[in-house]
Amino acid sequence: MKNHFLLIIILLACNKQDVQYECEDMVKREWWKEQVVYQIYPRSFMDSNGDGIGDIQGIISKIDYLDTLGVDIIWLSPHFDSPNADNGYDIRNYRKVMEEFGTMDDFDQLLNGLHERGIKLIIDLVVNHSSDEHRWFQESMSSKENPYRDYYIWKPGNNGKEPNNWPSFFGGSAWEQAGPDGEYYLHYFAKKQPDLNWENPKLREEVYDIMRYWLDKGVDGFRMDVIPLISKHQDFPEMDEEMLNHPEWIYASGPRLHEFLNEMNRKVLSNYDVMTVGEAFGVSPELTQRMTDERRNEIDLAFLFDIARIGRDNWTQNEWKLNEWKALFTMQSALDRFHWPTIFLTNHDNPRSVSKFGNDSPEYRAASAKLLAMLLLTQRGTPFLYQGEEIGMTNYPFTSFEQFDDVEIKGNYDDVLASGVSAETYLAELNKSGRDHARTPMQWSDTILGGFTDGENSWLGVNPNYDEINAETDIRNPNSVFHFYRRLLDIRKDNESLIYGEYLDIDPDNNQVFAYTRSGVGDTYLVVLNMSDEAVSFDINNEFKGYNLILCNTERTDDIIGQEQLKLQPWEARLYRSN
Ligand code: TEU
Ligand code: CA
Repeated sequence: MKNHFLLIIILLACNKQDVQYECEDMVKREWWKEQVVYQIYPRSFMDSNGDGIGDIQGIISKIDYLDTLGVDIIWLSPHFDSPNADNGYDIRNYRKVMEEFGTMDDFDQLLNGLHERGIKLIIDLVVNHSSDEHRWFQESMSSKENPYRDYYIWKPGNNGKEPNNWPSFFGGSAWEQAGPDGEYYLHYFAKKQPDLNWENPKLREEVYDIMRYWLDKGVDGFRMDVIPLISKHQDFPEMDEEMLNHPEWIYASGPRLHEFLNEMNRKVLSNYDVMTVGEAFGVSPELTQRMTDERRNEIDLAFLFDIARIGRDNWTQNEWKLNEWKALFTMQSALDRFHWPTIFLTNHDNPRSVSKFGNDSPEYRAASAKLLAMLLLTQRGTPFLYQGEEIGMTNYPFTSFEQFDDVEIKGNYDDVLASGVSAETYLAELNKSGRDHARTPMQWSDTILGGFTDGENSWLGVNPNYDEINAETDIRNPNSVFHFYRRLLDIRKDNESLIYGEYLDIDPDNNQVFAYTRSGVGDTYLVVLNMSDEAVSFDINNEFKGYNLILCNTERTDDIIGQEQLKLQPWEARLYRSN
């Protein structure tokens, strides 16, 4: 009886604002909620042997750098054997390392090297599709009777044409005719990326075996490529005009997704202490929430693309307003205690964050890159940092199509021009939106090719601004973007409020200043970000009087909030702590 009474009191208390602390404690603590992830795109990170292609020994040579920066988890984009139709997102052998990247011994050395420094490693699980050069596909294509036929999705033609009108994300039809029987196989991405048939339990067991193979080696989890696409609508419905522009609405809403993820969790993931983050491109927030609901045993985290891709419509980048963007952060952080968000501004498929969300002109680049660092590391959710972001790398100034490598950009070229768009317009949009911006080699120093390689060429052009923007220069300068990240990573580690604290946007309608608090687990933090090229005054509530400035990207001297107005310089970012 007494216990029941106590419980009721606690429940009542939890409903009140002022005792948020106890309620916050109910979020289940997990290492992957507290740590910061750094994504490596191996092809572009560091070349150790002069062939112009990044490799595993190159990464190993930069472990100290990663350790100094202070990140906790590395996400490695695909390192598996691949003919590289899509830079490794087309896997030929899931148990072999890509030859250009090195050997399995190199991989083991990387894993151990990271673990020795307490850094975890998660790898990319690409199992919506494989390469057409995978042994399974070769078998599958060879005849209708082959035992591997059902590892992929084959359909007879429809009156001599494709089985239906589904488009590929990378241009043209999603169907390709192959093999002696004249049937078509499904490929949501390039022709060389046939989709695997998850309806087949044998295929699912193969995937689980691959997962166990890498987990038993000691990897700490997976980033799951386009995971919402694995379940296909078995009636293969024709798409109308609107859907043809957003095929992901059909592709990412298959009926058995949750069942498959649940099975994967039960048979594999639940036996290991690992993290999983699903790429939820094109998925509704509701579906994302179902996949990551802790009570459902599917996956831990998902990348919701609304924040990183605001204003994007396919390859076009439209204007957007700060208040719309801020509303997305509020929406993400308002999830209940059974969900945990991710925070990321870019990855290998998107433009550089400072070019999209900051101002990459020489005048404001460093300031705005630091501001974005503060945003990324003080929001509620697990932060994902992309290589080069920590030194404020910018978009590449593309002037011709020959400079691109990306299968998406090239694959869509014909369709885009056929729709009446000029090559100039497409190029201008790609200069804002293209995937190759993020894939140009990491800029390590001001020596030729940015110190990325000792060879004569790099597989993709190095941004010509490497003499200004590079890791060596940043490490030498205590006021650099790099050291600002370091400091923030340090501050975040020691301050629970910045991790588990409540999030509150204190001025959601303001279209220049992004200001919010994190509170409830010890100190309260106030973050004030001027996301504009103008100096602005920001009215501040009395409750923040006496807050101490603990980090700022300008040389400020007043470090305690006294008056009601903060005078902010363009792109100024301030972090304050209560008492
Ligand atoms: O990306 C999925 C995806 O949907 C994007 O390619 C998207 O279509 C594109 O960025 C829009 O501009 C994942 C990988 O991250 C990407 O690199 C791969 O190309 C793709 O899957 C296929 O594996
Ligand atoms: Ca190399």
